[in-house]
Amino acid sequence: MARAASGGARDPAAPAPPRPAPPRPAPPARLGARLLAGLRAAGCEPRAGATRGRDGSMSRGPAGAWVALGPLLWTCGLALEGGMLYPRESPSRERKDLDGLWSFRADFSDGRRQGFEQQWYRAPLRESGPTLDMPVPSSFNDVGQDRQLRSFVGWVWYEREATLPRRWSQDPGTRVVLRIGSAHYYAIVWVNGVHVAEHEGGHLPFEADISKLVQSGPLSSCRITLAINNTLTPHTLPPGTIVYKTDASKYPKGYFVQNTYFDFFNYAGLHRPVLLYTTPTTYIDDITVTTGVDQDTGLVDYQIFVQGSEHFQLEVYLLDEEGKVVAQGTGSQGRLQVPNVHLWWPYLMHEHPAYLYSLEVRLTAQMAAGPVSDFYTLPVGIRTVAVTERQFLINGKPFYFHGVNKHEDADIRGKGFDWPLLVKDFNLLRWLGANAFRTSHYPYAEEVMQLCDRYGIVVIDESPGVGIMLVQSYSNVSLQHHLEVMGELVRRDKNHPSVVMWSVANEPTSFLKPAAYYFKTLIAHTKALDPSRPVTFVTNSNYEADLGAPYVDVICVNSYYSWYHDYGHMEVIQLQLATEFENWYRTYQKPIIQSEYGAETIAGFHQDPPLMFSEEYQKGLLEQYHLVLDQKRKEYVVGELIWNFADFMTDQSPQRAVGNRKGIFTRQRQPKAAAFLLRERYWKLANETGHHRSAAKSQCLENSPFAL
Ligand code: BDP
Repeated sequence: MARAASGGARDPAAPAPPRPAPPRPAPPARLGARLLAGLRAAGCEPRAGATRGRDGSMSRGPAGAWVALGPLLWTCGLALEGGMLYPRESPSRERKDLDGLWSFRADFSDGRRQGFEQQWYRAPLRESGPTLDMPVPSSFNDVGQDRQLRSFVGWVWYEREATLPRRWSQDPGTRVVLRIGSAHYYAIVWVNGVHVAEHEGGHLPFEADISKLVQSGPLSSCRITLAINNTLTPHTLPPGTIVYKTDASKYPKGYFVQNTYFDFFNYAGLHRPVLLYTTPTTYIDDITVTTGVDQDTGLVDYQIFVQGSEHFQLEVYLLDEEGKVVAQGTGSQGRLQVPNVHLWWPYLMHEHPAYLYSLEVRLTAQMAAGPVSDFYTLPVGIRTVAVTERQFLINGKPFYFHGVNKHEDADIRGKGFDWPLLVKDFNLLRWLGANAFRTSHYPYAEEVMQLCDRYGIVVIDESPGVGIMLVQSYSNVSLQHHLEVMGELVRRDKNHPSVVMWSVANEPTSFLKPAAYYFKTLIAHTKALDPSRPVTFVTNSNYEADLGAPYVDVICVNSYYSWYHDYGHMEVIQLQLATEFENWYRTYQKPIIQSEYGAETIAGFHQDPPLMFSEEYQKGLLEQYHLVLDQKRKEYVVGELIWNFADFMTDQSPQRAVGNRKGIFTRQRQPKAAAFLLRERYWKLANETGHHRSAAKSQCLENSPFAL
């Protein structure tokens, strides 16, 4: 949820941070009520299994209702203002990265309000007290030696000066935008002491147009200040609670803890790149592309939104990988036809996976000051996605997800974006023969999604809807925010061919009564935003009790047989897993993905016969799951995603030995024995389920035993 300010000084009382909850501006309750009433009035009440036609196609029946709901949501004010195109350089656009060292201070004052009371944004941060050097992007928690900072809850302050090229501050035809890739969780931004934006939600980008500010004086530099609060409440995503401990015999005065209901550390700070970029004042604001195929012809439907003028011309060119124009069009919307199309195929499914075209958009407008041009190039993969009763189809062929769940997590940087780490992770995925992952349990950096497009790694794109446990987290305020987050997520990721399904949540208490309306509404909204992709949420509820499952397109189930239940008893896995699959399938006749399974394993612990926490136990447990998966994938199971790709940090608890150890790689990305087991399995699956027999072979690493 972004609120761009109109400029001018901000009422310092407005962001008053409660003790220490974040300053959530009064929720727009009327808007929420209007939306919810509107949804009811639309009568868009999906029934069990109703999202698929008899022939199994997704676009029949109620899908039409989802589309019809789009304009309704728009008029309800839920549609987002403006686009969120990834900032790319072009002949009309420049970009200036602000990564590096920022000044930093955590507000340790009792109410965490000192920064607002003393207006730290008014003058350079060093003038109001001592500052630390803080790298960006990075979580602030693990870079220092201070235990209090590691577990800090409340407001932290970041600041940095940026020097601008003269033209940016002097040319009124240039629009200067500040873009924050992610600030966890609630952020307020000032430029030269003037409030320019606020944003709620730690995993999606937001922007502020700062042209007027930087062009209003003689300064060629600007001071960017952010206050960021990591407090989670029952209405944030993910939710949390602040609990005050008032027993004076046990706790000092004012003592509180932040409780969360998810299993990863609530790292905070500026996690992704911060940058400035320019566009002309009349500019390409957003592009939406959807693709289809008609025999050998690829279809690219585009819609382009322009801001700044109503009088403009648009030309679009689709270029192949050799740079040859293969189709062209004009106007804000249209369809391009690509003869002899190269489809975007997942990794290991085709000898030339991940084919990307480039959509070059050229805008020209006549302004009083003369002609203006803007250029933007969007990578486009042409592919289709469909779901039948038993299959997940990509380009009309059955696709089997063999991959992982990940986290954005590593030593020292926490959830901070890091290119070497990212490239290492993709190299490991390809080594493993993984063709997919889920962005458990929040949207990942845009650069991650771009690599998925380039390498053909298929993505289940998950919202930060993790830990929805409490009844309060199903309130209208929570739902309203969740709908907005889905809007931001779809707006950001809609054009990625790698994204084949949205996941609105992970393991909510979907058996609670309010869950039925909550998930019905949330999924309807997501389908209205994007009718081209299936929608799911990941469940661990019982098949009979789950009130959200009727609305999903694919059943995604997590289970931890012989880990959290019947622990130590691997012999029960086959029976329990097969029964669970059968129950789900009999009830819903929808394809199923085993979206999590795994075992905690301390690298280097060995026990034979296997004991829990040893590498042998992890392998043994996985093998039992695989026996059942191998039977059921011949019927309706369409995927398996191991929990987890790598060990990751969690809150401290007696169940966690310095974090969650269910990785098949350590946190430092070194393989445990299970990684070799999975590698063997995934390459075998690729050889069996890839639709071109040469695919897996040609992609196979030289020394893999699975080349044909
Ligand atoms: C699942 C959660 C995941 C946890 C995992 C575990 O979806 O976030 O980390 O359990 O306990 O239930 O390892």
